[in-house]
Amino acid sequence: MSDYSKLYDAIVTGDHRTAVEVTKAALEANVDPSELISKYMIPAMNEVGQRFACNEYFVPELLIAARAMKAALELITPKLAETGAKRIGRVVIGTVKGDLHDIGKNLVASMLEGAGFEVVDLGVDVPPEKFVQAAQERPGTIVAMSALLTTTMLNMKNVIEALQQSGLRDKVRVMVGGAPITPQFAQQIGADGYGENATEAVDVARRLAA
Ligand code: B1M
Repeated sequence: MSDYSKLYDAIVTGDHRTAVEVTKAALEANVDPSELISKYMIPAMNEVGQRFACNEYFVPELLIAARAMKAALELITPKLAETGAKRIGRVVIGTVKGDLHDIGKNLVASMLEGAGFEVVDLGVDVPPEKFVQAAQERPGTIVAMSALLTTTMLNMKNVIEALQQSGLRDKVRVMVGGAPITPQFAQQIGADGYGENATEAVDVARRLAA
């Protein structure tokens, strides 16, 4: 693959126009979209996170970097989702209550679609009742939760408890993921699966749907 480090720089500096231009050029050159994501885009967001952690960046810089990332992903995700794979299951996905981070969740949703899952995206800041309602309407679904904050990850447990209280826990499978989530945490809250990244999330969903 040619060097697309301009995409990395564009995301880190929040230059969404360049991010779009470089992504378009890469896709026209038939570059594998997943490689663009893993080699340039995710490392760029990690760099942004590091700059934020050491007070070099503040929330406005996070926002413009996220805008550049999203603009590039908008070009890429249709390619991840449109693989023509046979339907293999249903997933209801959302970022938990109190949490507005949706880039990773959107990536997971697109990859699941590409793998053949029907995906219902509940968005961000999703309260437990909304997960419960969506699961109630779709028996046998996988409930997939994302969280990026150490504070909001605790809300995943509330969703599992709400599913239990409404008698749905045995009728659905639950998977979790997001930067602060660990396999131990997933097990501790009673989730059925954990994925470290979007590719792993697809493997986990396949296993849960089987
Ligand atoms: Co926020 N933020 N942020 N932020 N932000 C983090 C998460 C942080 C680590 C930055 C830092 O300090 N270094 C930190 C959290 C610290 C902590 O909790 N310990 C943080 C903070 C503190 C905050 C605010 C509190 C800042 C403030 O206001 N003072 C605030 C909270 C707002 C809220 O949610 N209530 C906030 C706000 C924001 C923005 C809105 C500005 C923006 C988000 C924009 C958006 O999403 N639309 C933002 C951003 C961009 C980030 C960083 C820089 C990047 C996140 C990202 O998109 N990564 C982030 C630092 C970092 O992650 N390095 C940071 C790229 C994305 C592809 O990766 O989401 O991890 P990720 O998804 C991965 C995996 O985690 C996994 O697969 C994906 C693909 O590999 N995955 C799953 C995700 N969901 C999954 C579900 C699965 C399976 C796998 O199964 C269901």
